Amino acid sequence: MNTKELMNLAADNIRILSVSMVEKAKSGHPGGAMGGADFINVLYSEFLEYDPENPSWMGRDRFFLDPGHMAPMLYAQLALTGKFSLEELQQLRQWGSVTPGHPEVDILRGIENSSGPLGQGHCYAVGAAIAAKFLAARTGNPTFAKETIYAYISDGGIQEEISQGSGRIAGTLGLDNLVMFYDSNDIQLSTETKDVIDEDTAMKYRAWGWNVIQIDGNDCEQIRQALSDAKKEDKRPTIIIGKCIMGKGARKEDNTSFEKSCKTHGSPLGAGYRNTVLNLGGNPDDPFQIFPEVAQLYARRTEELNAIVAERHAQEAKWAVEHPDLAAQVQKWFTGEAPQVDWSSIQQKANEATRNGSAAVLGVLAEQVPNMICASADLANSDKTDGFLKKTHAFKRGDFSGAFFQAGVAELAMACCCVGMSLHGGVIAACGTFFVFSDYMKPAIRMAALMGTPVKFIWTHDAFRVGEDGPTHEPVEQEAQIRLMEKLKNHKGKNSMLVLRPADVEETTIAWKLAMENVDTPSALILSRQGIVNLPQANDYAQAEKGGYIVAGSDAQPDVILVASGSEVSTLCAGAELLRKDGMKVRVVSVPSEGLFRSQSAEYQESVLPYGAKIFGLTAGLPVNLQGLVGHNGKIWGLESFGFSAPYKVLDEKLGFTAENVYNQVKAMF
Ligand SMILES: Cc1ncc(C[n+]2csc(CCOP(=O)(O)OP(=O)(O)O)c2C)c(N)n1
Repeated sequence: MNTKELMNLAADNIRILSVSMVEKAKSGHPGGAMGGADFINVLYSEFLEYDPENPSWMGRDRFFLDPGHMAPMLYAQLALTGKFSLEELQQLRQWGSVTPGHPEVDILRGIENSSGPLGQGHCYAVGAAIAAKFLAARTGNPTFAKETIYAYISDGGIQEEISQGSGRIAGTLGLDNLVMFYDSNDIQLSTETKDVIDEDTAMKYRAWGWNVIQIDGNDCEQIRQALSDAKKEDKRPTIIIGKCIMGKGARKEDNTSFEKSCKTHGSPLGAGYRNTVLNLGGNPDDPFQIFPEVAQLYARRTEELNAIVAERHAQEAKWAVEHPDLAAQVQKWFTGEAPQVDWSSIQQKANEATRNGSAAVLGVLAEQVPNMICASADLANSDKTDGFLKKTHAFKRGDFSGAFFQAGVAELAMACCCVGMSLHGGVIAACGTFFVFSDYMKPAIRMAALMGTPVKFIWTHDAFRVGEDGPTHEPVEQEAQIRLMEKLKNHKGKNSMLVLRPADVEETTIAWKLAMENVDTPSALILSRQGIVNLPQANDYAQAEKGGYIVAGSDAQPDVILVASGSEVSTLCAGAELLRKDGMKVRVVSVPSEGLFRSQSAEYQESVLPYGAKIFGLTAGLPVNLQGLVGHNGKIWGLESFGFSAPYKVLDEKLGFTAENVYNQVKAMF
């Protein structure tokens, strides 16, 4: 067993590197990193099981950091395991460096998730723990049952509301493969924790059904014992509440203690830096060093890991020989490739709501995509994710043989769990709720877009046609908000999200195909509650794959072009009939995704929506939804206020979403 002296030396090494990175960058968060160093050192030098040769090994333990501001601690730790060089550490927060201000997912370097918005990181861990349970049950590959998912949470994450959802879900599902360390250091950014929180956190987690262990979070022996006990737990998730010292070892200019101070949370140590490094046994003139004893500690750990993973790989290989077809499938799942789906097998009933069209697709996906998990925030029968549920069953404590995740009423936690499942790998995650509640999920959507996690968001009840539920439930500005993500590029230069609002059930099948084939970014499907008359029979739905296209029945050399997405397209088709009776030539264009449409060639875009054409747009959302499509010669009929409570057909009349109003508005353009 490693001696206490050696473990303390290694933790001090992490502290020295952390404070030195921040000092060099003249920016960052040293205090928390100094307090958490003991835990992360014990975890990485004695517990975390990964393949030193293959960072993306599917059976690895995973470490999810919640407080991304503690990036220096993680980078320093990963420097000890050889994933970062000392030179790279010195580039903390600099342009183009591999050590950005907050960690950004980089599996090859051992970073499982981007983190920064407090609270989300530990919820990804809950999702990853669910994914591991699911894969274990679905495949029988023994490696998945051996995974431990570790999470690191701080006061900020404990205070964020999402911890309620994460704690409840992990406890209810009995995720005994989840071990979370709570760095309880009594200090946060602008106050001491006692000024804002007066709860019994241990009792709270106990009430959620967690195994709670309380220790001195700077004592390596207590940490080791706690982690050993947590690994033995076989019914509940474990939280190790470690009382840590903020800024452990920090000194001021006069060499008095600088520990337990808010001032060390988010600024370099400044005048106290040299004394601090000296106090920790480092050399302030040459601080970026790994002590030889610490290098040996980690070299020994690498040898141990090689032996551990050799055994695990042997177990995996034995399983693969016994289950060759399944083994080949699992390999494929972890490449993240799009699944094979027989899209022609999907039977749609004409004129149904697109949420029902989605249910028809989900029923087929449940049968044909064995690594897909679908979730709902207590709306499965309304958001029609029950199309999936009917072909499987929901996860329960001790039984992950199904593929449906009942998240309860917790949209953000559900979204983050799905992000976590996706980060785990091997799993395709989808989740549903009402579109108006996408507001509750936005922080997770943003992180999924940033990380490129291909979660499928299913949002139904897409417009004021929710009707009697009234304005609280009627999305108006949500489409504009979500479509902004289509305009935002990720660092690979792609639209950070694919947002699809199909015009009828047949287009819904195509939208789902696009979403399933989009393995690089999150996708959204925005679906109607009410029935929609199908587009004209001759419509070539395959064209929807271009994001926007001319609907069948359109006239050549039109006098006017009518453009919309979703259910408004069929209203335009009805309006076009009235205009034709008047002798006008009309083209109808369906644009389920402006982002995708704008990714097509300029010629194609011009062929659909020629520059300078007279274009009329109809949207049940804010007019801005169509501004980029109608151009300078156009006109948009949209909704510019919150909705109202009434039957939806009354709302259609009152708000002007009728064929007659389309006719009137278009006539007024001439
Ligand atoms: C959602 C969110 N809100 C606010 C912040 C800004 N912020 C970063 S760290 C922090 C204080 C957190 O304190 P704690 O978690 O105790 O970390 P420590 O002080 O121990 O480093 C805050 C408010 C954030 N990163 N995320």
